[in-house]
Amino acid sequence: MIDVHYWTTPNGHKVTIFLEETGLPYKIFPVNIGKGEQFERAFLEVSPNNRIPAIVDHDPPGGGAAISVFESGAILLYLAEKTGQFMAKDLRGRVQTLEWLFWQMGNLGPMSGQNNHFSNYAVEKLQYAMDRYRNEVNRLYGVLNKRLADRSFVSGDYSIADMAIYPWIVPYERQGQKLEDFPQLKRWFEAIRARPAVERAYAKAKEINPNLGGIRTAEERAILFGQTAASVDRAAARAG
Ligand SMILES: N[C@@H](CCC(=O)N[C@@H](CS)C(=O)NCC(=O)O)C(=O)O
Repeated sequence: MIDVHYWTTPNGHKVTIFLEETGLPYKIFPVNIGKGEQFERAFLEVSPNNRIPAIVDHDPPGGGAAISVFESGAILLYLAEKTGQFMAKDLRGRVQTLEWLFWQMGNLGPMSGQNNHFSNYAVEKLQYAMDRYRNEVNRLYGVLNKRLADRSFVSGDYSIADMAIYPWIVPYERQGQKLEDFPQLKRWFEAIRARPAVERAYAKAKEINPNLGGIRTAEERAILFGQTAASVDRAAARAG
């Protein structure tokens, strides 16, 4: 059984998509990041960066003590290695999956996160920051669109790279982007959205948090947008 420390955000969906695709048994432990549950001691023990997702595998390959993993890219790689699924077996194919997985982790995720912050959450509307991140996300959609021009998925067969990227395209409207401008990306997006495992992963998210993508309250904003090193120290002190 795999424990999934999860909230209903793009990085959380990556893991439930993989688990639904493979049918590995898992149990969700919701970490409501708007309420500050990412600062609870038990969670910080598995995820010292106070971010979801994280997993604990009680039945790791080769046996022995449970293995915990944080960072969604590391989790997807761990699960692909554990199951032998959704990752090419040959070196050349594997390199391509890793490239696009890391492309998501280092580019699409962080830039979309900042774009969402400055366009949808920042109280002070900074035109420079809004343009900077919306344009960068636009560039990344263009890169992805080109990559998909002559293939069905980003690296050979459907893989953990597609699973990492897809949840970050779902909120394209909040990202100020039009899928019509990126026809290859749109075709790929619709093919993944129609997968039964992907539908199940998003249905699960709705069950856990019916207010998906909802407006942040003042309390949530203070927890999510006011973090410094002291936030983690305070959590550790509270836990004793
Ligand atoms: N690079 C990390 C990013 C994880 C991340 O940013 N998680 C967000 C939700 S999508 C979070 O837990 N936020 C809690 C917070 O900001 O305190 C990963 O891919 O796992």
